[in-house]
Amino acid sequence: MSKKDKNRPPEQPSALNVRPGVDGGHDGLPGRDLPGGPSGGPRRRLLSAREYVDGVLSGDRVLLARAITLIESNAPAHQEVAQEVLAALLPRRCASIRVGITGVPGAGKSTFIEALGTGLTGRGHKVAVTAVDPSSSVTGGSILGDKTRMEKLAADPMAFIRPSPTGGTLGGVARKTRETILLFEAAGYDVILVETVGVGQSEIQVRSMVDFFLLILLAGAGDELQGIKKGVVEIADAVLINKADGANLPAARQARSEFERVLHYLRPATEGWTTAAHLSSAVSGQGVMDMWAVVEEFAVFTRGSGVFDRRRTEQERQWVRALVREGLDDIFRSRPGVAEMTADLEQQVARGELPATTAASRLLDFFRRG
Ligand SMILES: Nc1nc2c(ncn2[C@@H]2O[C@H](COP(=O)(O)OP(=O)(O)O)[C@@H](O)[C@H]2O)c(=O)[nH]1
Ligand SMILES: [Mg+2]
Repeated sequence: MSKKDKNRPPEQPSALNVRPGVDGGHDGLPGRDLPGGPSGGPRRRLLSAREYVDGVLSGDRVLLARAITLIESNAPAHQEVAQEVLAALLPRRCASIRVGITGVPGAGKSTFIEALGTGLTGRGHKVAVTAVDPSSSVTGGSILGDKTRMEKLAADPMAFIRPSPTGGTLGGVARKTRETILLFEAAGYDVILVETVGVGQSEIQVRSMVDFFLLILLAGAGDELQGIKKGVVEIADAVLINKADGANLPAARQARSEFERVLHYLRPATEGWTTAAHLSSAVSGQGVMDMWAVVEEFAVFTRGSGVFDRRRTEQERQWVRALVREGLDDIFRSRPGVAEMTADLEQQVARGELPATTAASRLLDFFRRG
């Protein structure tokens, strides 16, 4: 992040960027943004890298949406322009805080994001929301279905909502989300919220791209840890017990004390920071901005201790390594003969005729000789 762009004030809405609403992304409309896309819709001219870069930097919402679609595309020609765009935008990003939000379906994530997001735009922040939802290619994406719960935020000219990228593997989805975050920051969004469902591997991916990780839980659901893996609690910087309202309030308070006890024994997710349990009612707004105060306190603390920058650097390093691993895997699997040999050796392993290590060595030897 370049010094001169730090704390760039949020852009004021202009005639160009007040187009409100959720950006549809892969909303199933044919040929949205890219020419000759697989869906073969109306052909649009592929913009030059310069046009994307200028558009994103000027806060043009339409061009930001198109730039995201560009980086989401797997077509080699698009990827080439996308990398050029990203390289040009990288040093132009604003200082941001990236917050991951997880929790089981129904916990109130979308309702919370609506309340928090509108609260933050009211304070002059530019808020971008996206999601990592590997199932979205099948279901159409939970965050799309949530438009109804984010109506105010979706209509807010200071907010930008982008559904989860589709893209098959979780790794593919995560790559696109990471790059989307870079585009958001280049467009001046200083608060980035990344939603994910807390029921799989996706929360590990989201943890690896955010500064602060929030786990939202339901009160009064009996065993409070039900459905949430202990591992998810261990990567959280705060636990928020939502729906702390009405008849639920006593149960929520109870859950909070139970969590405080549990958290006491866990290693903190962030060095030097104590993960605590908090209460909120996303529908009434109670506790929502208090939760944000905790995020701000975290940002001040970790920036001061150096953990903030160290974590981002480490995340980048891990990302590079993951991309190299994926690339190597692609090269390996696309080598002629490897697929057949793999299938054959795996069968022998399954039948108990061959140790797995031997199968792997044979495959690697074959690859090296090829
Ligand atoms: N009583 C109460 N209901 C809530 C609260 N937050 C969300 N809900 C409701 O819980 C349901 C699921 O919320 P949603 O935000 O879609 O959950 P998500 O699946 O985690 O995104 C909706 O009917 C919300 O209106 C809250 O704080 N209190
Ligand atoms: Mg939701």
